[in-house]
Amino acid sequence: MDDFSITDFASARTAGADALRKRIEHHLVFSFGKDRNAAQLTDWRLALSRAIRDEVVVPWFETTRRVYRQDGKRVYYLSLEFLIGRLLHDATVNLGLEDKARAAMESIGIDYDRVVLDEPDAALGNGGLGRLAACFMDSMASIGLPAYGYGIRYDHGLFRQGFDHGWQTEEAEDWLAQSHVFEFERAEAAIPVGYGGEVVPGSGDSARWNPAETVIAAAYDTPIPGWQGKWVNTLRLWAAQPTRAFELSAFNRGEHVAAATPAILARTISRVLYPDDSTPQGRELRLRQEYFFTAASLRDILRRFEKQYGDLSLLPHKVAIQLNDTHPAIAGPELIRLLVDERGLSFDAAYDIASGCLNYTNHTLMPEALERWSYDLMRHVLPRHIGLIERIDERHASDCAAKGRTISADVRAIDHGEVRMGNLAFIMARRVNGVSALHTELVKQTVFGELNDLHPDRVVNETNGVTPRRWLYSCNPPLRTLLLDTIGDRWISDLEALEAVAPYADDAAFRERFAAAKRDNKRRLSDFIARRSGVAIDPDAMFDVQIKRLHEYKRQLLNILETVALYNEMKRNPAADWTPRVKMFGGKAAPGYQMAKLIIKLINDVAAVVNTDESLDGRLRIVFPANYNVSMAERLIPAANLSEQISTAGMEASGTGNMKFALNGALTIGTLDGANVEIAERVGPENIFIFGLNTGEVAALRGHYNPGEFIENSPRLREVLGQIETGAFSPDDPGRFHQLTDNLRHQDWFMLCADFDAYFDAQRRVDAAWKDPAAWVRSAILNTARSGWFSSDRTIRGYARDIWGADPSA
Ligand code: 26Q
Repeated sequence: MDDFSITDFASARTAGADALRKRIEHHLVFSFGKDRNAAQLTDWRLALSRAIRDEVVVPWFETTRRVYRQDGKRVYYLSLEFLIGRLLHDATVNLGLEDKARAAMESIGIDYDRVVLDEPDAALGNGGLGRLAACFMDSMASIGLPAYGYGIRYDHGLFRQGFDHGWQTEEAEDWLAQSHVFEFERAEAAIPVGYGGEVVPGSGDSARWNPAETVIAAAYDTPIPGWQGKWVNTLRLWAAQPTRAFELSAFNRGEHVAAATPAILARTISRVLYPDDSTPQGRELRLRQEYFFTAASLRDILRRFEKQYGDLSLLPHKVAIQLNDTHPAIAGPELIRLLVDERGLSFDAAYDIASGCLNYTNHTLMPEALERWSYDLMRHVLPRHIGLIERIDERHASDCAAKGRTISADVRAIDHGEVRMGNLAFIMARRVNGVSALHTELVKQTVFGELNDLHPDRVVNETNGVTPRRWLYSCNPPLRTLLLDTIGDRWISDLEALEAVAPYADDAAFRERFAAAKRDNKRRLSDFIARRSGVAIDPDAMFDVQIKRLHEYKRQLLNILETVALYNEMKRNPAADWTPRVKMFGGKAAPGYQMAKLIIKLINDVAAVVNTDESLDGRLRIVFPANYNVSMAERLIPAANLSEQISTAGMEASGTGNMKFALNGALTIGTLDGANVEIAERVGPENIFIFGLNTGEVAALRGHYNPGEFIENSPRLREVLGQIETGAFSPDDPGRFHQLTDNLRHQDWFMLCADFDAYFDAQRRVDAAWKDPAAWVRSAILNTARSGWFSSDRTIRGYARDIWGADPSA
C-alpha cells in the first residue's frame, strides 16, 4: 500500500499557527468531548498535546520505513527507569513548533507557558540512571539512530515528597490520572510472560517450561522525535495485565473478590516504581518486574528480527541490546532460553549469539547496590533460568580453562547460594562500560578486576552526557537567546560549537548580557520559591545548589554542616563583608532509608533557625522545596551560580547534574570524583573549586581511618557537632540527631570529617571569587563554552561506535 495520502493532512509544520489552532480545537471537541466554553487549562493542554502528537506521526512512519530499508543494526535500550519528565514542550521544541504553538494558544486566549506547566512529570525513575536513559532517547533520535527504548509503564512513578514539620512524607504519585496523551496503546503487540511452575527436560539442550502463572505485557508506544523532528524513535513501555481467562466459575459462585484476585496480582507487577530502598520487602516483586519487561522486550525484538531475517546467526549483526545496569541482566539466560527451547538451537550456539548482542552499563560500585538474588528465590520464580545460569557459569569457566586461565569464586555468576547479576551481566556482555573515565578505571581495578583480566578488551569508557535540547535550549530561554544571537544555532545539534563563545568571556558587553540572563533566571526562581516555600530570597545573592537523590555518599550532610559553620562565623563576626548566599537543597530519600530521612530533617531544622535569625540581615538563607523532580531541576539549574558535587571520591560513578550546571554557567565546587574530573580538565583549574581527598587518598586512609582525630583537629567541626548534639536546632528533641553525630564520630564511612576543613576553605575561596563579579562571570561563561563535550549526542556516538557497531544517519 502506498502512503494512503497521510501526508495530505495539513501539517502545522508547513502550515501556519492557524492550522495548528484548528487542530487543537478539533481535538478539544472530538478527542476529549469538551465544549470550548467549559474547557479548563488541562483540557486545552490535552488538546494541544494531541495536536503536537499528530505532527510526529508522519515522520514516525517515515523513520520506520527508512530503518527497514536501510537494513542496518537496530539498538535496544533496556531500562527499568525512564525519567522523561514533561513531554509537551520537549516535543514542541524538537518539532520546531514553539512559536506556532505560542501563537495558536494566544489566539485561543491561553498562555502557552501555563499550559506546559500543567503537565505532570512522568517520573518513571529514581535519579541519574533513569534520566540518562531519557537523555539517550533524545540523542538517539536526534542523531538518527534506529533505536527503541524498552521499560515498564508504572501506574505510579516515584512518590510525591512532602514535608511535615521538616520530616519527609511520601504520597503515591499519579501521573496517569489525566491520561498519557502522547502514547499509543498497541493491543496487538501484547506478550505473555510466565513465572514459576516446572521444567521438563526435552531433547538435546532444550527443555519445556510450564509456568504456574502467566501475565500479559501490554505495549504502549510513545514516539520520541529528535531535534528538528526528522527522525522519530519509539519508547515502548509494558503494562502488566491479567490473562483473558476470567475466573468465571468463582464469580458465578458469588466469590467476586476471589474471582478478581488473580487479576489484581497480575497488575501489581507494573503498579509502582521501586525506589532504591535496598530492603528485603518486595524483593520478589522487583525480580518479577525485571523479568517481566526483559522477557517481553526480548520476544518483541526477536519477532521484529524474524519478520525481516530468517537466519538467527545474523542476530548479532542486526541487533545490539544495551542493559542499563544489571536490572535487565536476566536477558542473558532469557535470550538463550528463547533460542534453545523455542528455536531449537544448541546451548553453545545460543550462548554465542546472545553474548554477541548484549552489552552492560555499570552505574555503581557501591556494594549494596550490586544486585544479588537468592538462589532459592530465583529458582522459585524462574526455574528454567536458574538452570541456564548454571550452564552459563560452566561455559564461561570452561572457556577460561581452555585459554589456560583458572578462575576464582569471585567471578562466578552463582556463589554461596546467590545469583550475582553483575557477574552474569559481565559474562554475557560483548562490551561493558563505565560512565566516566575515573569510574571505568575503578570498574577495571575493583569489583570487576578479575573479569577484566580475563577479558581485557571488554570494558570501555563512555562518559555520560546530557541532552542540550532539554538542558540548555528549553530550560534556559535567556541564555538560549543570547547564544543564538552571538554564535548562531549549530550548538543545538553540535554542542561543542559552544567553544565559539569562549572569546566573549573577555568582552565586557557580552559578560553583562550573560549576567543579565542569569539574573533573569534567578528572579523567576525567587518568585517560585516564595510561592512554594514562603521564603523570601534575594536574587542578587549567590545561589548555591545541591540537587540529587538523598544519599550518604553524596554528602548533603557535609553541606549542611558547613552551612552551620558558616552561620557560626557570621554570628561571631556580623560586621564582616559576608557574601550573601542562598543554600538550596532538593532531593528525595528512599522511603526505607532512615539516615537519609534524618538528614532531610536536619536540613529543615537548621533552615528554620537560620532563616528566622534577624541578626544575619538575610545574608544566609536555606531553602529546600519539597518534591524535587525533573521539572524542578529545569528551574533550579539555569538559576544556579554554584553547583555542589561533593561526593566521597570514588563513590559517584559519574554524575550528570554536574554537567547540566556547568553547561548553564554555574561554577562547580566538588571533589575529584566521577565526571567532575573530566569537567575540571575541560573548564580548567581556575574555573572550578576542587577540594578534599582524591580516590587514592580515600583508599589509603580507609584501613586506619579515625574520624575522631579530624574532629579533634577542627575547632569548627567540633563546634557544629556539639551544637547539633545539644539540640541547638532541635530544642524540642535534643537527642534527635544522635544517630547522625554518633556515626560521624565513630564510623564516618563517607569521610565527611576528613574533608570538612578542606570543604570549608574551598567555600571561602568561592566567597572571595564572588567578590569580583567580572571574573566570576568570565568563569561562568567559560564553563558554558567548555561543556559542549558533555552532550549526550557525543556519548551516544561513542556507544554506537565502540559498543553497538551501529550507524547514525546524521
Ligand atoms: C538495586 C538493587 C535493588 C533495588 C534497587 C537497586 C537500584 C535502583 C536504582 C540501584 C541503583 C539505582 C540507580 C542508580 C543511579 O541512578 N546511578 C547513577 O547513574 C548515573 C548515570 O550513570 C550516574 O551519573 C550517577 O553517578 C549514578 O549514581
